[in-house]
Amino acid sequence: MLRFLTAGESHGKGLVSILEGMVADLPLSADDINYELARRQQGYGRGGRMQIEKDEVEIISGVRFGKTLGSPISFIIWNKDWDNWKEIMAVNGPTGQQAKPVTNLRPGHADLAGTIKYNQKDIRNILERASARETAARVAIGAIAKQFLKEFKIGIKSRVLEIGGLTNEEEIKAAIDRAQDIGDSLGGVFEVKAVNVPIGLGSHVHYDLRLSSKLAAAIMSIPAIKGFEIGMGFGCAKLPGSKVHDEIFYSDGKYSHKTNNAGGIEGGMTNGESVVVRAAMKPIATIKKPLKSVDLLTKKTVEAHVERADVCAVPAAAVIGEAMVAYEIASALLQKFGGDSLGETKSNYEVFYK
Ligand code: EPS
Repeated sequence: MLRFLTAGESHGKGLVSILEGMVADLPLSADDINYELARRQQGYGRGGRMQIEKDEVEIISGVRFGKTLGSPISFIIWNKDWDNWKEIMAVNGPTGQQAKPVTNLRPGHADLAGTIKYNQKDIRNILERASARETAARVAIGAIAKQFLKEFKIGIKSRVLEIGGLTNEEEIKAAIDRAQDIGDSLGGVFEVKAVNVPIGLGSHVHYDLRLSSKLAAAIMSIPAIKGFEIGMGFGCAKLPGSKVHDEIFYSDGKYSHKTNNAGGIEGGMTNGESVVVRAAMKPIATIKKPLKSVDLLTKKTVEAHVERADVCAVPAAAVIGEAMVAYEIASALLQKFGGDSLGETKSNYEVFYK
């Protein structure tokens, strides 16, 4: 069984993660992971932070001579920006000037609920962990999952479908520029597709074994995601069954469908078609032209807290979506075929699909 944890604050020393349950003998290098990390840093509309960071992993354990050992794989992604935040984010109390607490709650962020729930008087104690910086660690985990899936010829890709309601690239860029100029932010929709996924991953027998519910949870766990659909998704609700369900064919010893409205999942299991999921990302909550809000301490009406942020991070979210889908499919594949080494999992896989 695969599982992982991440730790780290946005402006802390770095992000730490442990992945447990990956098979032994999987070829893995820091470069494989760094390639995905670089993809996550790209995209029109990102803020100044991405100029500072060049995300790379330092693998701490679980890999020897370029292959996994079957032991927990752990790694660190150091935050370059830490140099600028050493005092504000000091582990052992302020070494220099006491950091001024952030108290102007930002609508749309974790600020209000987080400070109330954790009984905090400084929003920074919530926002640092709520920051999407954490997703760098998830992309690294996803990169390992992708390496594993590649051994089974399963590929994961993504594309941005719309930003701010627009689909044309030039119009999107202009809209992001405009949002930047007027101090606003933009969300959008992205799609993740897993290709060459074998039939029978996931299960219909329990709510928490359905691959559809795992994918939904995984995608919804990405910060700022507010909507999720599989295949035709919300469109299914408008059409009769005859227009929705994918007819089944059989030739050359293989089942197939000519359409894929199910998005590759029926009964919570993969049906042999590509797995297609889409997600809606809300606009970034930190906006330069702030919305009305309340001060956490005085309860007076104020403008929301403003600090450096991205104007649009939908392309980055698509890469994070790939990582989460890769992780869930790798997890479902391991659940079905087991194995402690890559060779064992592969031979179980080949025997089953023979
Ligand atoms: C984020 C705010 C910005 C983003 C950050 C997410 O960071 P900063 O506060 O340092 O300007 O760049 O995303 C990342 C750092 C990243 O690696 O994706 C936020 O408040 O969620």
